[in-house]
Amino acid sequence: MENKGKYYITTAIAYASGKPHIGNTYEIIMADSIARYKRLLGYDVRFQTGTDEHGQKIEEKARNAGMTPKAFVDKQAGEIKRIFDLMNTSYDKFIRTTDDYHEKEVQKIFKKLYDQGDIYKSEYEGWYCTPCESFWTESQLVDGKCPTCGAEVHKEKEESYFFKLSKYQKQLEEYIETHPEFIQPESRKNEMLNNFIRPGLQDLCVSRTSFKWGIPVDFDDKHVVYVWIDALSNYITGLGYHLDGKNDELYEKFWPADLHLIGKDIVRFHTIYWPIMLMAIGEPLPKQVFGHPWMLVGEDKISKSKGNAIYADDLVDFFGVDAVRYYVLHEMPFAQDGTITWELMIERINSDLANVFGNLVNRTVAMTNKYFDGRLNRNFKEEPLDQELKEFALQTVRTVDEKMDQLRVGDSLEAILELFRRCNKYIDETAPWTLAKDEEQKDRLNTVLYNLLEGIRFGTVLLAPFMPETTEKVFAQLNTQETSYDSLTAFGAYECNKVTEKPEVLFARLDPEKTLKEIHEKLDQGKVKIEHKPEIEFPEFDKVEMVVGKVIECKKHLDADKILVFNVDFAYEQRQILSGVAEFYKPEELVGRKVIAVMNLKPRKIRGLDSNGMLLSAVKEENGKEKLELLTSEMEIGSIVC
Ligand code: ME8
Repeated sequence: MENKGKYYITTAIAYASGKPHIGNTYEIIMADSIARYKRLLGYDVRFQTGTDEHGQKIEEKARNAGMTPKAFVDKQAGEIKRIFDLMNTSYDKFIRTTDDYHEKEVQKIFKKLYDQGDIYKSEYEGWYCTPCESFWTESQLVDGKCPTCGAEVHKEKEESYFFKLSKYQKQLEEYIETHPEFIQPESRKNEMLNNFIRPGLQDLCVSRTSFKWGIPVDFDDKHVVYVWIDALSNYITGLGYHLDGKNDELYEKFWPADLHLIGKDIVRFHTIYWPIMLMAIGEPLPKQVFGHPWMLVGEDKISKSKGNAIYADDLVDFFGVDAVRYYVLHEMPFAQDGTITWELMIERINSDLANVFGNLVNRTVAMTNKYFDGRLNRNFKEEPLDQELKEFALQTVRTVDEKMDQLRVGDSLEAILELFRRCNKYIDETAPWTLAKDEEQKDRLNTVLYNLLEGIRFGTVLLAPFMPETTEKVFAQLNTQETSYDSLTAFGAYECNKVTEKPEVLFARLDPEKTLKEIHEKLDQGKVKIEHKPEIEFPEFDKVEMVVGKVIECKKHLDADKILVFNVDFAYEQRQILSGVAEFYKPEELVGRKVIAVMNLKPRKIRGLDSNGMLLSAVKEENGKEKLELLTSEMEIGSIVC
């Protein structure tokens, strides 16, 4: 096969803060289908993904989980990789931003930008959104909240390093204008130019002192590098980029990237900060950044806290890997958000995979067995009707190519499905069961079944990047070695080998009601049923006084193993409070932590020590063990909880 050249594709690196939901997972499946398609065409592909492991959010989550940040991200990265592997994604490299070579290179990049005057030290005051790790100005807030995710923001002031984005503004604007393919889809390009670049770029705060879990600025170690500078660099460090030495061969071969595939929410980082970083270090810009739409559950954003999140491994348990791949790739539109629900998934499997594709393969293989003992011969008797099917198959190859070139993955899959539909129609038009009744029509029947097997082979070769396991099964059923893209140049490469005697059903039809019931039963397992207490009126609830405080001392109770003795500062007073959390925390890790206390609970003595209030915690039983977390708040101490 002709070598078409190199192709470097990357996904966003996932935050190692929790299990990726099906929306995050969709992105790597889409990237995988593109990577596999390019390989099929003969490109030398490099496909990189990984995890984004630094930042305040992760530091906090680790603290809440009672783990060190490194132990926490090790666990999360393992889980993310497990899901990516489960989905049969063929990445070549899984980078972690805690990888040693990455951290060192980021420090060098930061230092170079500082030395050449692109980064300078100053002071910053702004509204900070922890989930997004972003500062906002007053005017950027929407209803006083983060304009990206809607979370509460808080004021932060810190000595910081700043990156002079403004210096590169003109150069970036010109680049985007003269490279129309750089930001895709088009709508996102206009959004970047009109909303961010043309109004003027503000210098970007690129270091933090308010937390520790980041790559230290090596010449000023009070600061850690802003997580986006760290994360974006993965695309070059993962290839072996060396700022002050010889780059690895991989870098020389694969950079610049052909495609950064990312979600629509982070286009700004990839089309403003990232190109400017590259311009500043004198490296070429990626050829394309594609901001894919989001997957919703029904009409809602996927959110763990809303409890509507759907996970790839649960979907796979019920439908198998390829059905899930098919659904997310086929259902996600090019630019508008797409949707997933368990109901839609079942519908789609039944209509497309069981009725159209699976049924076609099964019927055709079964008829080949029944009428020809599984092996056709080359005695063809062609009719004009056949020409239409052949033309359709060849046209499908061109359509898929055109659509994949525009990254319209869903449209490509739809085109392949159309070919299978056309084959099913051909069965209706030719009625093989009628031909079989007439011995004179033997050659005609042979031709019809050949055209069907060849039509299936065409569709299946094209389907390989999207549903790799199923494709292998179909090739095995057809017993064909003709699986290359080159075998699609003309209709007729199928070898007439003996097909499988007893073909396995590729996709069984699902009974929607029964399947949904099973799904809900399984998903509800392990969910604790809450025993509700009797209703109360608000004035009754309002009698409880709850205040945010900060632990200034914490030690073990010498006469009670389970109890910790806290001294908590509430701004206007300090109090001793006892709490039965010794099993879950070491006293020293709680010092400095904000807590929520019930202030007007009657004081009581526990083994000789007074407790003047109660600390709130969340508790749950998991696998027969109790889990507990002391509740916290980001608000100033002395704030009332209501
Ligand atoms: O943004 N549907 O990581 P992340 C489709 N670490 N895609 C979705 C989605 C949804 N419902 N929700 C999220 C980050 N995504 C950074 C990236 S890159 C140098 C750093 C996409 O774990 C999201 O847009 O929050 C992003 O592209 C990817 O999932 C990972 O998101």
